[in-house]
Amino acid sequence: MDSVNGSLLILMPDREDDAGLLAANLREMVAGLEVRIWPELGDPADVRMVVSWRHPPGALGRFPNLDVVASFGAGVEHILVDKGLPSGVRIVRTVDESLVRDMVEYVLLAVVTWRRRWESFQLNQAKGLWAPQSYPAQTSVLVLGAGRLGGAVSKALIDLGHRVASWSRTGSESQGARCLEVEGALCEALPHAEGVICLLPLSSETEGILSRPMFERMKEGSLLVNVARGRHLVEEDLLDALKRGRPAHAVLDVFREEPLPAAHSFWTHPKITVTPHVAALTDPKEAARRVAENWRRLSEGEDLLDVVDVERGY
Ligand code: NDP
Ligand code: OXD
Repeated sequence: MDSVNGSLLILMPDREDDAGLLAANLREMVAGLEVRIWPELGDPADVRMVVSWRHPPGALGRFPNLDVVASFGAGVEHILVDKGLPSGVRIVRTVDESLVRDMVEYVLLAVVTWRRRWESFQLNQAKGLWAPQSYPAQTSVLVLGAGRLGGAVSKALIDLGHRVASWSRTGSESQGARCLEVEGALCEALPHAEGVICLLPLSSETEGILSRPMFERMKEGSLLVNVARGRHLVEEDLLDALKRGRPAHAVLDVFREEPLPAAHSFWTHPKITVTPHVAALTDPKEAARRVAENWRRLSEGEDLLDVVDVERGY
């Protein structure tokens, strides 16, 4: 693959290892491409594309010839939140098959261990207790978000024989799930769902959606899984809701503050499972393939892959 003029900057200050792997893969895939890793900028006027993960706000204003900012991940709120984002710059994101597969695996793990009461068997084993328990023949799951990840999760749950309702902004077709649009439909679906999975992008419309009004409508004994963003969740509302058993348990992979502070009550809460934002990790080699392809498209004036609608926020 030939290179266009200009350089590509990797701007992922808190992911040094991934930045190094991404750079090495890109150099191998795109002959002659000049890849720089922040804070080694070279001449800022050379930079045509930036790969970002939580870049420092305002940093992108330094590159007068910037065309494209690529998120090193599926979420883009960390880019859109930057008030100093130069106008006219296109935003793309990285969603490859391995990311989708890993997200499906994580959500299935959460739903299946909940449905099959895995934790209680582990506790019983520690006591040497033989105590079979039955489980429902089918589970109803409500998936918030019907995009690349939510859609794949819905399909996997349906393939396992579960009843799935899928909620999205436009009621998007979602792999055979019952599709819901508008808030009223969501309110009607909540009391019937044994599991609620959040796979929405974070935007002004979705921030704080996992809060008291939703929890009050959830089914007693249900499971909440938040694999989207920490700011979707109102933490105090969840703590209250868990006391009432709606939901009865929460699996949380993402948090308002990451890493989750050592003193945070979620760490020791018996009804909360905490994982450290690992539901689906971007593979630097796969990401390099997508970035290299967009670099080629940029150089040949073709449409880019995985372009984000900045107005919509995802
Ligand atoms: P997509 O952009 O493909 O899909 C977004 C979905 O959310 C669409 O179905 C969209 O509706 C729906 N949506 C957007 N806004 C609203 C709204 N206001 N009300 C209702 N529905 C809405 O996103 P992905 O599936 O690729 O990713 C989802 C999120 O998952 C990412 O933004 C990221 O935050 C998170 N993520 C977390 C990871 C982790 O490791 N924990 C890893 C990767 C991603 P419509 O179809 O109508 O447009
Ligand atoms: C992503 C993430 O957005 O890892 O890809 O959270």
